[in-house]
Amino acid sequence: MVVLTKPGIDHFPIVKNCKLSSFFNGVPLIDLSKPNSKNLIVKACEEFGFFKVINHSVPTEFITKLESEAIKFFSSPLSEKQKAGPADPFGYGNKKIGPNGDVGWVEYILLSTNSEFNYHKFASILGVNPETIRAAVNDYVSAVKKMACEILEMLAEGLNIHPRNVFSKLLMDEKSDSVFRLNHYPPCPEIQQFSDNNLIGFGEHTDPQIISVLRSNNTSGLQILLKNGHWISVPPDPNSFFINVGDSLQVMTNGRFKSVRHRVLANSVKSRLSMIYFGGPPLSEKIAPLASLMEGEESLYEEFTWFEYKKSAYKTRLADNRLVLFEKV
Ligand code: GA4
Repeated sequence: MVVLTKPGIDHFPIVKNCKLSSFFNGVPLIDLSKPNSKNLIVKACEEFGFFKVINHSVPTEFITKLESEAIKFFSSPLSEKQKAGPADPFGYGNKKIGPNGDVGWVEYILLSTNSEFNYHKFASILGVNPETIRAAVNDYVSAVKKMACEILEMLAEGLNIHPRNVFSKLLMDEKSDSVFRLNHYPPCPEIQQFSDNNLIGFGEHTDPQIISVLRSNNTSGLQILLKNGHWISVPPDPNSFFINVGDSLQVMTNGRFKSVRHRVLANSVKSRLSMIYFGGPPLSEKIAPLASLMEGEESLYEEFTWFEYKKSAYKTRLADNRLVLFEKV
């Protein structure tokens, strides 16, 4: 249940009766170097819509370079950071999430991954050349996108779908509508007084895209909702990546995979920094179940383009189930 708190951190939602301290040790672990990974990925997508990958190909220096630029940016005075805002949807955002009144104990930068994106404002706050920031973001995003594509190809193989690039080609398309987000959750010492209640950093939601790739520092906070209705805390691991099934992949598999509902709770002592790549299709792409997965089944969804879904998503609140609007009755 979500209610509002007393002064100080009022206007921020909290979750009641929630113990952050006990970690779930059942998050599926996929070793990308192992030959049987493709079947394990399919199983993880069916059971959790979520898994963790190790032995990935993303160079550590790309991660640390971007992370250090992000730390520098978030350590700047608020008045400086605000020069790169508000997030509409791209830019610097503080506490306000999306256009419909959602708030959380978080500040963030939301970027488009397309080559025309203007890094000028971020660069001047950091006192560096815009091309330095562009290169740091591009290096990281390109490596993570490559890994996301490899995972999607393994997924297609595991599902026996041909060609194996049915999903990955959507991210590889030069018009792919993908976004990148850096989230900083400052510590909130005031929450120590709420024994089993926790402040919401980023409220529960599912990601609208195909696949999301998250990397965080070593601070806890991420929780996912299991099929049994329990929220579980995911142990942080800065050396691995966490993968979310998004709403679009749920539709393309005709509901065989479910997009994972997740949220982030604030920490009272440590700051959390996460970087998330959201892999989306081109705006004109029709999002519909793949014929080879239907086997005589009916589609559970009305046909729509990614543009239509995104437009509709931006009219919803964060926690809403955005896909119900597109389910066949
Ligand atoms: C959730 C996933 C991504 O962070 C995001 C978010 C977007 C935003 O923060 O601007 C949305 C949210 C996300 C889903 C519903 C709408 C749009 C906030 C919101 C209330 C960048 C995205 O693509 O969708």
